Amino acid sequence: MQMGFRWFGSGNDKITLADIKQIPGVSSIVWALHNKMPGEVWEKHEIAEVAQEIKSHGFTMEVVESVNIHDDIKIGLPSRDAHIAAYIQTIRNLSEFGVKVICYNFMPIFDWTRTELFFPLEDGSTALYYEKNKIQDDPKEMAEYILSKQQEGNTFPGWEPERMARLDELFAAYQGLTKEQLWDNLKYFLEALMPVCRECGVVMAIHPDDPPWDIFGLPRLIVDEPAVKRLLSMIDDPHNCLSLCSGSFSANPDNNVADIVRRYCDRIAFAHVRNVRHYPNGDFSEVSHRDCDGHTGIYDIIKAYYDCGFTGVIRPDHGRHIWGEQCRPGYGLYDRALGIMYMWGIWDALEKRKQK
Ligand code: CS2
Ligand code: MN
Repeated sequence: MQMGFRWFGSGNDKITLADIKQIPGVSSIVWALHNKMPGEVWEKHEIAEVAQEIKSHGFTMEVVESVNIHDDIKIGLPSRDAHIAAYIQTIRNLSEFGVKVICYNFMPIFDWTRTELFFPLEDGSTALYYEKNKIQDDPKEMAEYILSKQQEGNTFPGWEPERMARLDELFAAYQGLTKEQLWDNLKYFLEALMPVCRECGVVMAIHPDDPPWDIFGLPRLIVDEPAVKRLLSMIDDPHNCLSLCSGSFSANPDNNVADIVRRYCDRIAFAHVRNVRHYPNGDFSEVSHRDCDGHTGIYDIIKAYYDCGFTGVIRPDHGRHIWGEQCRPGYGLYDRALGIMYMWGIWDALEKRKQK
């Protein structure tokens, strides 16, 4: 594996590339142009600026997370073709800078959804938390809460205030869209992209839906193993892959992530590792990466990647907020660095054992 770290860019992330350089074994920066709205082309000069910074610190930048997808594409409106053309131009531009994997999601309206961003854990740290009963009829309350935690220079990808201000309009636009139609629209989108992906050597790697079930009456697709199977066979092309996020899938205790790794390893282009703890009433919280702190099965997952000879980028996903760090929810330096050391610990132990 190559170890990655998500970085939100100069001026948008308190963590610097020099900080990241001191975490053992990180070779790849997972990046994006976070000022871009879905549908806008990422211009070469804008990409070049970030590329220069990342490369000057000796990192690779082959994974972009995310190039977000315009709602018109997900809804299947006639205007989608123009947005797809813009997306294709962005793929072409990114490929010129060595980008090989684009992580994206196909969730209607919302990206990851939580009811509490700073839930206190028993050790005195805080973490992201999902209370099932709070996600019911009124999405506005949740969106307002999440947006209230966004501060200047601390944006949340997928939660663009401009889009959140139009929630009524967006919900009206998605009204009546069925799960099957959403699958069709995903297929239409990917089919249009595949020729350029082949030509440019870029893989589209979908991130699972988080949490992996419908919310606020909006359909969600990438929720379990049968959905992975459907996605990968719907367009059976090595440029149509998965960004396998352990935390997203394991919010549903029926999902066995290590099993998904073993079955689909050749179609996993990028991986997120995060640990989730379930409560009996269906709530869940995020916890440290240590296996026994949660229910995701971090050891089995890393071992599955190891056994499969995974050579792609793996990054720690959300961490807890520890040692008083003021940071973007889930994206502090300290706990993600601990997560990295835990993953390396498992990996190196497996490696040493093999050599004996
Ligand atoms: C990420 C997602 O922070 C997170 O939960 O894993 O937001 C992810 O970046 C997007 O869904 C990918 O498009
Ligand atoms: Mn993730």
